[in-house]
Amino acid sequence: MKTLHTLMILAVLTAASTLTACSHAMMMIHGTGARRPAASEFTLGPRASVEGRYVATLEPSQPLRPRQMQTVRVIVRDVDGRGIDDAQIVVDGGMPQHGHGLPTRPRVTRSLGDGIYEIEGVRFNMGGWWEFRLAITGSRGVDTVTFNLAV
Ligand SMILES: [Cu+2]
Repeated sequence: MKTLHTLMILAVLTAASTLTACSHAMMMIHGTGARRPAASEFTLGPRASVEGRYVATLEPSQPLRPRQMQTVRVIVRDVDGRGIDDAQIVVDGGMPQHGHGLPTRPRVTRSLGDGIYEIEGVRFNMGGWWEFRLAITGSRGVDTVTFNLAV
């Protein structure tokens, strides 16, 4: 009986320590369980948004590399290929397997016309699978497109 009691206490203590240690560092080591998508899902576009309102393409000014501040152009079109101007674009992202977001707050700083926007302040602080999400509010409505990037 005493052994069983000790085991139960140990089990409780182990569970508690696992919970408190569920930090970013632990997720970096053990992962979040997120599965890396198939290679065909890794693309700079053209990529359709979730609701199919837009098609977006990323054009980094240089190949995406870890630990470099980068500027990325995004081209937003409707399904007929017409450029979408005057859209509001909010950038978000992170590493699903590590449970952390982007280290910077990239934002659209310029609209170049014909559906082309410039996003500044893009930085990936480590190599691996990153999600890069654009929430687009434009003339066709609100929609989101998520790119899978291998940095
Ligand atoms: Cu990470």
